[in-house]
Amino acid sequence: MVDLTPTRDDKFSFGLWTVGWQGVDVFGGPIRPPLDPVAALEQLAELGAAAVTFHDDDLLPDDATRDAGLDRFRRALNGTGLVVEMLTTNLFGDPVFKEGALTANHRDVRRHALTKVLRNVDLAAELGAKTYVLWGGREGAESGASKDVAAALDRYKEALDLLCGYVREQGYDIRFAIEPKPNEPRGDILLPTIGHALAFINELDDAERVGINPEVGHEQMAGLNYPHGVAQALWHNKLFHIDLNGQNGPRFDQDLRFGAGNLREAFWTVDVLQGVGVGRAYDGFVHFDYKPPRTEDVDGVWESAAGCMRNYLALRAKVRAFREDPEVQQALAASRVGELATPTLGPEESLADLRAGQRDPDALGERGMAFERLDQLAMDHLLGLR
Ligand code: DIG
Ligand code: MN
Ligand code: MN
Repeated sequence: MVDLTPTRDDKFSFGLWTVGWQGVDVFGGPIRPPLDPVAALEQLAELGAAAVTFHDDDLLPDDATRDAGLDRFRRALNGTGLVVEMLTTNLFGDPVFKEGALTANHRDVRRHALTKVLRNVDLAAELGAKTYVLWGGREGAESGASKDVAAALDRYKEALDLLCGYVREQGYDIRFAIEPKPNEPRGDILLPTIGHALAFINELDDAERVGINPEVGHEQMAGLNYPHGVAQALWHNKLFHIDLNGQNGPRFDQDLRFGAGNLREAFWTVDVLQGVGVGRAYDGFVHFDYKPPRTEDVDGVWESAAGCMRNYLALRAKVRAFREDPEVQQALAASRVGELATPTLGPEESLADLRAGQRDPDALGERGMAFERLDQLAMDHLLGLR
């Protein structure tokens, strides 16, 4: 039996807002009591997590208690040995951000949002976090004329360029990670998918310092293949962070525990993160951004947090067994998967040589690719039949 006990070496990380989620939804108020951040640290350390993340407001909601709250939290970090690996800003909860934050029409709102981010970037540097996430949950629109998208992207670029310049001037060892999402809470959110975010990053002054933090459910809400998106982010060397959770296809953002949504895509996600074929592996923190369902009491919250890590370790073991299985190696060869790593043109071959060559497309078209055999082997590993 595989050992599914999480260790610090697994680099599991949780947002304080996840286990602290009080079960609120659009149609119902809180059903669980607030969770003390220090209690969260102690329980997460107990479960085997290595790190935590948080929005400014999760830990430091008001200035009156900021210093005391921070001192108490630092002591708890020292006591548990957990690290803060990522910080982010709540640019979505306060009514001031109701029509946007960094891309709000109202200039004063944008100026307020930028100062809120800068303050928390300073805290990120103080705490040693190396990644700063920007999820633009309120950057978008519900109606066509209300948002000049080109101007909004100009302002988004301006904000990122200013933030990258600030981090560079301060000498902070921090990179930014944009988190895409197609909708909710806004009708349509700007930078809705991995592809949009990658294209946008190319337009920034300091593009090297900006990557992405793709969330499972957000790509699946858009009907996209999350492992493919993660593989492309790795190909661009832009997978700076990751938000793992579960989702059952295009519907409201379920934020289920990892593995509890589309399990096959969770299997291929872990496969991609381990490094497949010519692809890079992901060596960052394995971060969960999920919400314990409204149905759960506090015990259920910790059951779901443990389940995120258990499912990841179980799938990692199954993926490794799949990749090490000799019959899988044979099936990969029969499906010519490895051949894709061979350049289409030979080392000394010209296009004229290529065009002079003879090929029989009919014969090529007749050959079966044996993908079903290969996929059934993966299914057998997932179902525990091998
Ligand atoms: C939602 O998926 C967003 C917010 O929870 C947070 O800003 C970000 C951090 O990973 N994810
Ligand atoms: Mn989500
Ligand atoms: Mn997220």
